[in-house]
Amino acid sequence: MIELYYWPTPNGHKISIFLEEAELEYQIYPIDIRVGAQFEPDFLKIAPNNRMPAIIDRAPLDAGQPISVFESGAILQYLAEKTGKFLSTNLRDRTVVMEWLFWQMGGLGPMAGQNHHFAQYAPEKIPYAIDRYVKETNRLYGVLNRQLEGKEYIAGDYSIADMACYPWVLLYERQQQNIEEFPNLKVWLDKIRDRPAVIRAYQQAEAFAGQPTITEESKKILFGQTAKNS
Ligand SMILES: N[C@@H](CCC(=O)N[C@@H](CS)C(=O)NCC(=O)O)C(=O)O
Repeated sequence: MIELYYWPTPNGHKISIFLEEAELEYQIYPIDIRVGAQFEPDFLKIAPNNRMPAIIDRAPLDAGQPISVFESGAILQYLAEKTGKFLSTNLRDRTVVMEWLFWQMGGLGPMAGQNHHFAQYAPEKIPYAIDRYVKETNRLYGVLNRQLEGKEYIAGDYSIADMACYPWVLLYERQQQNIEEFPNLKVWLDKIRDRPAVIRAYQQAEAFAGQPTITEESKKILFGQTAKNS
């Protein structure tokens, strides 16, 4: 049984997609980041960066004590290695998957995240910041669009690289991107959107629907964290 510490955000969706795709038994433990659940001492024991998602695997492959994992990329890799799914064991194929997984973790995720922040949440609309992150998101979409040329999925076969990128590219409108500029991305998005496991993963998120993601009160919790108050 996998315990998934989750809130319905792009990084959360990555893991529910994997769990649904691999048909692993799991249970969701909501971490309501709007009210500061990410700072609960028990959560910080498994996720010291006060961010979700995180997992606890109660039945690890070595049959030892439960294993906890934080950071969505590390979780995807852990689950892929546990199940032998969505990450090739062939050296060359695996290397490509890991390149694109790290590309998402270090590039697309943080840049699109800042894009959301400055365009939607920042109390001041700072044109330089908005422009920088919209352009950088655009550049990254171009990179992924080129990678997808002549391929069904990012690394050839469907993999954890696709699961990492999909929930972020799905929000292209919020990121002020015109998907028509990226025809390969558009086809890829549609293909993943139609996968039954992806549909099920997003249905899980519907249980949280109707709750505003970011309220004025939650902005105080989410933005302006420092070493002292986190
Ligand atoms: N690099 C981390 C990022 C996770 C992350 O940013 N999670 C956000 C929601 S998408 C969060 O928990 N925010 C809580 C906060 O900012 O305090 C990962 O991929 O797991």
